[in-house]
Amino acid sequence: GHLGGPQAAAEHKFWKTQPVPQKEGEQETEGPIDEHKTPADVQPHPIALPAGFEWSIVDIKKDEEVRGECHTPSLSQIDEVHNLLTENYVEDDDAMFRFRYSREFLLWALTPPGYYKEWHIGVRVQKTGKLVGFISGIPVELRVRNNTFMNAEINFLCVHKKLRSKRLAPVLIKEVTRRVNLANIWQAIYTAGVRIPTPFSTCRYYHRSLNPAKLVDIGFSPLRKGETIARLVRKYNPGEQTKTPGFREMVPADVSQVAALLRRYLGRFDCAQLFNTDEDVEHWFISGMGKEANGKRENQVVWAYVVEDPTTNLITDVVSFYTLPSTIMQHPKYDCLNAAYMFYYASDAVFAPGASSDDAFTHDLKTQNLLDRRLNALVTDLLVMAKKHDFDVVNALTLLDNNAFLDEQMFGRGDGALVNYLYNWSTAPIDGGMSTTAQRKSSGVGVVML
Ligand code: NHW
Repeated sequence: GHLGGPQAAAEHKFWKTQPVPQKEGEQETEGPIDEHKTPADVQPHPIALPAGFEWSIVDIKKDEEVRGECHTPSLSQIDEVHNLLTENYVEDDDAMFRFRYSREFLLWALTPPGYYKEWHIGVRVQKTGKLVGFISGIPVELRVRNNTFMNAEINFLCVHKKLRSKRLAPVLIKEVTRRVNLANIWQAIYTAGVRIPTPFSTCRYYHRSLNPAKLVDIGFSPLRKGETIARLVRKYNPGEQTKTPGFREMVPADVSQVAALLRRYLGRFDCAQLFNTDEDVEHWFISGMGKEANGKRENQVVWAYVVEDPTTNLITDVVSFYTLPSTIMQHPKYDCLNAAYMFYYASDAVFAPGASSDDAFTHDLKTQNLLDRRLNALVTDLLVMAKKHDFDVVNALTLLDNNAFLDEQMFGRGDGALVNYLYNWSTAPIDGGMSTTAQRKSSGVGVVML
């Protein structure tokens, strides 16, 4: 993994000037780090860029934009962001894979209810108009322990490979901070594969193989001594049929029930997204499923399923995943890894009255057991659907209650970690689920970032 190591000793010229906890163990009090400010205190002009570059708010909903002769006339602004990320975004440590977020994914990820257009920030080369840098924020309401507040969720920070190590990233970060502050929002949440000052929690990646032949071929999974592809194919075959009675695709009519379930469920975690309005749920679950045309969904980004109790017709569970392919960089046969990522889920098993007992400890154990069974059933069905939709692998982190099913559903532990950060908010460390697999304890993290 890439935790600790040389980065731990870095000087952090930029991060040491920012309102983030500077050291591990410093997070004693819960609350903001900076002094109280108002938008009137915020510098009204954009942060200065190095000569030759200019800011450009990216209008990702605008279909076509013609800029200068150097550009393909039909390139939309979302295409430009997609192209920048496709060539320059996150790679694994061995430079074998690079994330390939689709246009539809970016549109979905960047336009939730209440989004700010001016938080989609690009940097262009003045002369040519070429997009060479990007950072984005979306508003998201979080609860961290007992405090609830508005955040910017920062994502898709990217600087063109040819412009690396020139301290452009801090300029992008300062500019998005300024624009978020102008909206009277003073906190942010973000994740990174790198370690900077100072995480509030760290999660580990797990991978569930669905197409072992391909995963072995591209070097994603090892073929252990004595193992055969044929055996792996049998081992990881999730079957054709889902098994939970009432398991079906989520539809718009489910939104308010799913929202209520999700809010209750996420209430159990130390840090969670609120999903305060049904519109949030509608966006993150339904709009991401794309439009149906000719009996086929087009541009599907999210797959969401519910369990409708066949006797009461109530929604008892929801489970979802999103698609995030990776480019396979040097392979003669394959150029794309079709990866699904576990997204939000919830189950009313945690509130089961059947688990009632006089003794609170026994009650917890029984509830945990019920929840374990239900989550395993849900994920078993999710794997069937993911296989049907031709995914090669399902990835998950150790957040939410994922430790309840990772081992049993044959997810293998990856070597990547995902580190979670808050900006201008101090909170005691939150369990990222990395050390709890054996006890099957839930993590403290109830927010899933894209
Ligand atoms: S994490 C994915 C980030 N993107 C990539 O990894 C793509 C490939 N890499 C690149 O494009 C998900 C470049 O390497 C980037 C850095 C642009 C990453 N987070 O310009 P310099 C997100 O998008 C610090 C935070 O020379 P570069 C979340 C680094 O520690 N800081 O580097 C984004 C150093 O500072 P230090 C990062 O390689 C959250 C400085 O940047 C970082 O050319 C952003 C070096 O800059 C990272 N991932 O460009 C924070 N990577 O103090 C939001 C490097 O250590 C904060 N650095 O000297 C909240 C803002 C909103 C607040 C509102 C209240």
